[in-house]
Amino acid sequence: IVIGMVAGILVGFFFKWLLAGQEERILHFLSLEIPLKAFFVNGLLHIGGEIFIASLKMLVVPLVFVSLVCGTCSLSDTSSLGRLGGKTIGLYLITTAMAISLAIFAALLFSPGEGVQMQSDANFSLAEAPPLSQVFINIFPSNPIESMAKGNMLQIIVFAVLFGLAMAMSGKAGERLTLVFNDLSEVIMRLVTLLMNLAPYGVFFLMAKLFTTLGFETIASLAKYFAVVLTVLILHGLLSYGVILKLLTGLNPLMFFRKMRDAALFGFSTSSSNATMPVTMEAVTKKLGVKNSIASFTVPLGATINMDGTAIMQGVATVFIAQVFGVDLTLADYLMVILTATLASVGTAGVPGVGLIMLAMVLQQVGLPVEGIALIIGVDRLLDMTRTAVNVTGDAMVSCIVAKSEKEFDPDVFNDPAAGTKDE
Ligand code: DAS
Repeated sequence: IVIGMVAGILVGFFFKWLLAGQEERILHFLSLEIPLKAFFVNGLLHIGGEIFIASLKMLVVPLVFVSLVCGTCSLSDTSSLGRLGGKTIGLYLITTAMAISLAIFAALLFSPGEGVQMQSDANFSLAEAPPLSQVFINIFPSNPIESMAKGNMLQIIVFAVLFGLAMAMSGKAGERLTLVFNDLSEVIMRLVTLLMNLAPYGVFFLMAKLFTTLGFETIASLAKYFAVVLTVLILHGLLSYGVILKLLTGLNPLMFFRKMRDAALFGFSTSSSNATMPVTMEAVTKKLGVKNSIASFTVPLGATINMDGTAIMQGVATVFIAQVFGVDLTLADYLMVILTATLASVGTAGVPGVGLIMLAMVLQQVGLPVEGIALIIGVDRLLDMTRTAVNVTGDAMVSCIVAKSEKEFDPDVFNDPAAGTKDE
């Protein structure tokens, strides 16, 4: 996957150089006239990348529904679900609140918005951010099939948990269905493994397409903002997670990061926690030793409500926009930002660019001009990649903590460097 990524970035730079100033260059080949950019960049590279993303997303709904039903109905007693849910959601919210507090502290320390004169991105239009109250109402599905068709992850999670609980209480019928769902889960995880073989090619296409269009010139004007977000992402992703994992489980952080590398690279390449979910699930169960009864609950939930990386961007962006527009935020305002960003991350799925939509909700809460988002949109794609990698790593870390506390964790798998690497 790393080779696919590096090759993709190099090919992307090559095309960017080749096409510089020759957007309409035509390649004459065997009496064919091939428009270079249209054929290679918008054609080959784009199609390859989109097919790869689609193949990953194809798995998300069946994987989440089946593994959550399996996970819930296999829980020894329903009271453990309450304990499991409380621990999981509690840890997700605490790590997200920690992330955004670190981000705000760093942004106030380095003041990335001081003295920045920026014209906002004129053609910026923001998708409507759902009101916070609606976010909580939306969690309950009125039509589970529609929730699946639309990929509404929180509604699918709620329906799967309720369905699994009902199965656990349905005696023989539930037992028969449990066998079916366990077989379905095995087949779907096999499908994930098969897709992983396509990963290097998919990552190649995604990176190549992206790096033919990425404008590094924008970064110069937003260098400080970019640097502060990136620094906090790396600090939180490595230092905070490493320390929390060590303190709460005694597990070796280096082994954890080594086993999460592929999933983090997937998150980086796809900028989508949802698309990365099958890979996170495989890493957490087959490489880190978390039992499926835990992972099937914590990973889908994390991909949807746990977005520490996103919260970090929102913390820095809020301070940056306040500074650029000369607004002095009070401590109460910052506490409101922390609360809003932490709760806002509950209601949005892990798809590319969702962090910006949630940022609008945060800015509205503290009365900052929402069009300030247009100042940072130019560099958001690169930051989205990095924060998604942090998001999925956070999901895996909490999965390990919860699994260990529930004694649903296999340390031999965690400590075996080769675990999960060969096609069983
Ligand atoms: N891309 C989102 C995710 O999948 C994160 C974001 O947009 O901030 O986690």
